Parts: sequence; C-alpha cells; structure tokens
Amino acid sequence: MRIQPNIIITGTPGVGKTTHCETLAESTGLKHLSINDIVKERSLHDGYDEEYKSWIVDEDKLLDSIEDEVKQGGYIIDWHACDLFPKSWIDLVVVLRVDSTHLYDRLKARNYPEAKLQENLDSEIMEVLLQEARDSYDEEIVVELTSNTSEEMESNIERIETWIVNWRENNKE
Ligand code: DAT
Repeated sequence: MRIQPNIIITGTPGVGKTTHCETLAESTGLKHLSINDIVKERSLHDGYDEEYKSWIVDEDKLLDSIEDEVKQGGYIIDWHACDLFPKSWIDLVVVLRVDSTHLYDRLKARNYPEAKLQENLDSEIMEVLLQEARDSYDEEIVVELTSNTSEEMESNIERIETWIVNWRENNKE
C-alpha cells in the first residue's frame, strides 16, 4: 500500500509536462521523475537517434531501474509515453493537450528537426497519447487537460493539487 500517490503527466513533447511537474513537485512535495533525465544519467538506452535527436530507451532496463523507487509512491512521472508503466504502480494519468499553433511555436523554439516537428504535430492532432493512456489504464484515472496558456496551466495545477490532497485523505494508514 502506498501512502503517497504516483501520477503520470504525459503528452506530446512541448505540451508542458516538465513545467507542470516542476511546479507540482514544489507545491506538493512529490518527486519529479523526469524519464528523459534518468535515461541519460543511468544509461538506460540503446544509443542515440541522430535523425530524431533523442535517446532510444531500453524500456526493460528503465522499469528495472525505477521499480523500487516508484513502488514506494510519491512520484510524478514525466514522459511522452505511458503504456510501459504497470497499472498497479499508477494512481492518476494526466494527458496534457495543446493546439497546433502553440505546439508549433514551442517546438520551433527548441529547434526541432523538421521531421520530428511534423511527427509531433501529427501525433497531437491524432490524439495518439490520449488514446495510449485510455488503452492502458482504467478510464476513471485518465484525465485530459489543455495546456495552451499560463492560466490553463495554473488551473491544471490547482486541480491536480486538490486531487492529491483528496487521495492522501482517502489513503491514510
Ligand atoms: P514538455 O516537457 O511537455 O516537452 P515543457 O514543459 O518543456 O514541455 O514546455 C515547453 C515550452 O512551452 C516551455 O517553454 C514552457 C512552455 N509552456 C508549457 N506549457 C505552457 C502553458 N500552459 N502556457 C504557456 N506556455 C507553456
């Protein structure tokens, strides 16, 4: 039994995962688990994809590496995929969504290669990560939130903070 919840914040690169996770970690005391950073720091990859400018994650190594930590609870997992994490580890899945114009501007500002930028825009329009979340977890724990503006981000943060307070209340020892 966990006494702190585990939350996944997922969505297409550029939706605002890191920004949401950092703010929430600060306000709630949960730990921000950036899969991107961990994959690099712990070498949990099969090399670097030059075309896409990203690491090729070894999912088995990744899960083995974080299992003991995450099972204890209290983590906000920040990653652009969610179907690899076992259902039993996860209490809430937040899928952030963004309009194409905002996403285009954010990825352009990151100097994404054209192919990667287009692939991510398509993925957002096709709701790929929302579908992945719905296919992988119970419907009641999957929440879709929009992240176009800082006002929306503030309201998302408040909503997730309230959810955490309620979860803690309902899961006291
Ligand atoms: P991700 O971790 O999903 O790749 P990020 O948190 O790094 O995304 O955000 C990408 C950029 O967009 C960053 O400059 C912050 C900005 N941003 C994110 N969410 C936003 C929002 N809701 N309103 C305005 N800007 C936002």
